Amino acid sequence: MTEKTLRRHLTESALDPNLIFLLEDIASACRVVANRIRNGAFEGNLGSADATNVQGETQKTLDILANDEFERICANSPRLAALVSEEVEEVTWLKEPEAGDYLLYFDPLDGSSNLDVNLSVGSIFAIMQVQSDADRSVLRAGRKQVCAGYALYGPSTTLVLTTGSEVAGFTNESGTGDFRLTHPAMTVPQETSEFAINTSRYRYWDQPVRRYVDECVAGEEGIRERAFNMRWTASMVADIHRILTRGGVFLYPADSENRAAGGKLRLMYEANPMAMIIENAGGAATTGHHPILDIQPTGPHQRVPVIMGSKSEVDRLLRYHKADSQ
Ligand code: P6P
Repeated sequence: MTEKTLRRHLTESALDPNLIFLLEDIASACRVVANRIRNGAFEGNLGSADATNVQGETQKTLDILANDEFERICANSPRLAALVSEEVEEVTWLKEPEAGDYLLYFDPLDGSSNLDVNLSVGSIFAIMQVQSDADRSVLRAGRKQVCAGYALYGPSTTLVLTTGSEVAGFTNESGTGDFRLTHPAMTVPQETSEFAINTSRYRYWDQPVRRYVDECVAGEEGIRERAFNMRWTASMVADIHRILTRGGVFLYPADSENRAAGGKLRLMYEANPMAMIIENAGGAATTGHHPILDIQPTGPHQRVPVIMGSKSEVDRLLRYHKADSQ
């Protein structure tokens, strides 16, 4: 059976044609970025550009190239009013916003420190819709997202997106270049025995996170009834895709080192899109105290603590945070 193409899936979802145009442009940008990564070594695109982004992070050449490809390709969408990119401090306005236009928030190349060692990286995106003419506010809570998704540039190039209830996964077919529906109706298993956290930050963690991780490490010799495994790929897209596929919990919590900055990961184009995907797949996504999607942003590059994945494990972490604050 030939799997449905992305266009067939989107048109069957009865979406606004202008949203379909934008999603197909995003898919094209991901296809182009995948090729630039694959040929990075030949085009001299590995390594760092002599620039830093708004986050103060050294930009990889491919960070800038990926950002430029997203801007160039998505600017073709007739109803796209603005872009908010991890790599660009200011909001990029393409037109005066009118009711019904779209806003695109994206991390063009997530986990780019993996590029030089040939490990998985990804692109993350979220789309919101302008409600009234001349509404130039890009600071909208994640619950207002009309679409969220990511591309994972791994052994295969996978595009995962949700426009409402279902989370659908598409694989890029070499030769035709089509994204074909290979993972319909993706769901996060409720239970898991796998957690993802940068354990080198143990000394900074708050008590609830230490308690949770210590219990996972103790496995059946402690209070948990089973052994746990740990995975950390230093690319949120790869870790979240694994969790969406076989369960798990991803943590980049607030800690004594990152709390003043609000956390490490960014709300608008990392935490919010991934939270929409995980919640629509039956999982949970929290800061440790509040649902990520309920946060009213104060800035386009705002950082937040992130705990998301299998609901039973997120609920356990919420209980530990609540007990610690009483
Ligand atoms: P650490 C990549 O830079 C990123 O934003 C996420 O994709 C990833 O989960 C995290 O930071 C990795 O952080 O502490 O391992 O460098």
